Amino acid sequence: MKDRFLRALKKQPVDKTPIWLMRQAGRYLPEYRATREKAGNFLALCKTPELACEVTLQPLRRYDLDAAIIFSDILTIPDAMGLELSLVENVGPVFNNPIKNTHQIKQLDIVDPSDDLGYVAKAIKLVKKELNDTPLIGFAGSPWTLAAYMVEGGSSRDFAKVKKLSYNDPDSMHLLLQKLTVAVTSYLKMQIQAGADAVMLFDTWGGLLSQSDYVSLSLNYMEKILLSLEPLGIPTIVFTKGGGMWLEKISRIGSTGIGLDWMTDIKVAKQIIGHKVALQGNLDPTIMLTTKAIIEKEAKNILDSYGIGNGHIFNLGHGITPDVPPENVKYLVDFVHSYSQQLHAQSSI
Ligand code: 1CP
Repeated sequence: MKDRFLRALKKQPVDKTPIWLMRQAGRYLPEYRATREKAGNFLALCKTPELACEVTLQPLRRYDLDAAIIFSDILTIPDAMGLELSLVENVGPVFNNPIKNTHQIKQLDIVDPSDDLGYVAKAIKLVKKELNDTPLIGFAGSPWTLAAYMVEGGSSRDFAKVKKLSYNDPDSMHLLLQKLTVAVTSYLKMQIQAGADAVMLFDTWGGLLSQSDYVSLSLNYMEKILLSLEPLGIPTIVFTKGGGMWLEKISRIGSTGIGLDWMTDIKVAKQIIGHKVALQGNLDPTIMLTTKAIIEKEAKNILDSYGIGNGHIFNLGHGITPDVPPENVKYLVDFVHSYSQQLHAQSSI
C-alpha cells in the first residue's frame, strides 16, 4: 500500500511528507480539457463514471501523488435535489432553480444518494480497480457551503442572500441545513461503502460567517456528519476556508485531520491543535503561477514551519487554478518528497 497519506492522517511515522492537491484533476491539465470536451460538458463528465474515473487518474499518471480524489463536485447534491446545475463558461456554477423562498425549502426532497448520485459510487468503484495501492479520497461540501450556493443561485463575492436568509428566517435556514446534513451524511456513507479510503468536507464559505454563526450554521452540522460517520472507521478531513481563527473549535468536532488555508501559519496551527489532529496544507495556490525557485522556497518554508514530527499532509491552501503550468506541479510534488525525507529521518532517531 502506498500508505503515506493515510499514515500521516493518523499521525503515524512516514518516510516522506505525503502530498496531494485540491482540484488536482482539472482545467490546468490539457488531457482534462480533452476529456471534458469528449463528455460534452462538465456535468456530463461528472455523471459518466468511465470519464470521471479517467480524469481522476490523469494527475496520478503525471505526478507521484500520495492520494487520488474522486472527480466530482460538491454541487452534485443540490443538483440531485432538483436545483439543476450547469457550469457556465467564465461565470461558474449556476442553478436553474435556486431557492427563492421558504416554501421551496419545505418542499425540498432529501436525496437518496444510492439512486440519485449512484454515478459517483460507480466512478469510485472504477477508480479503486485502477488505483492499485494509492488511497482514494471521497468528499462533499459542508451543509452551509451547499446552502450558500443553493440560495445564491451560483457563486458570489459576499453570499449576502444566504446570510440575509439566516438572519431573517433562521428556522427555514436550519431546516435547509438539516436536510443537507442528512443528504451529505448518506452521500459520504455511500462513497465509503463504494471504496473511499478517507473523506473530506469542503466548507469553502464558512469563513464568511461571524464566529457564533460559524458555530451554529456550519460547525455544528459538520460535527453531526462526523459523528454519524464515526462507526465506519474511515479517517476524515475538515477544511474551512477562512477558519484559521477557529482552529481550536474545529479540532473538537472529531475529524482526523484539518485542512488549512494559506492565511494560516502552519507552525502556530501545529502548536494549537497539532497534538490532536493531522494538518493538511497550506501553500498559497498563486505561488504555483510563479517560478520553480519561488515554489521551492515557499514549499520549504511550510515544511520547515511544520518541522519535525508526524501528521503533516502537504497541499495547497485552496484549489489549484486553471492557469498553472503542469510542470510546476511536478516540481512541487518531487521537491516536497525529496526535501521532507531529512525531516522524517530526524524524527525517527
Ligand atoms: O471544467 C471546468 O471548467 C470545471 C471546473 C470544476 C472542476 C474541475 C468545477 C466547477 N468543479 C471541479 C471539480 C471539483 N470540485 C473537485 C474535483 C476533485 C479534485 O480534483 O479536487 C472538487 C473536490 C471540487 C469541490 C468544489 N466545487 C468546491 C470545494 C473546494 C473549493 O475549491 O473551494 C467548490 C466551492 C465547488 C464549486 C465549484 N464547482 C466548479 C467551480 C468552478 C466551483 C467554484 C465556484 C466558486 O468559485 O464559487
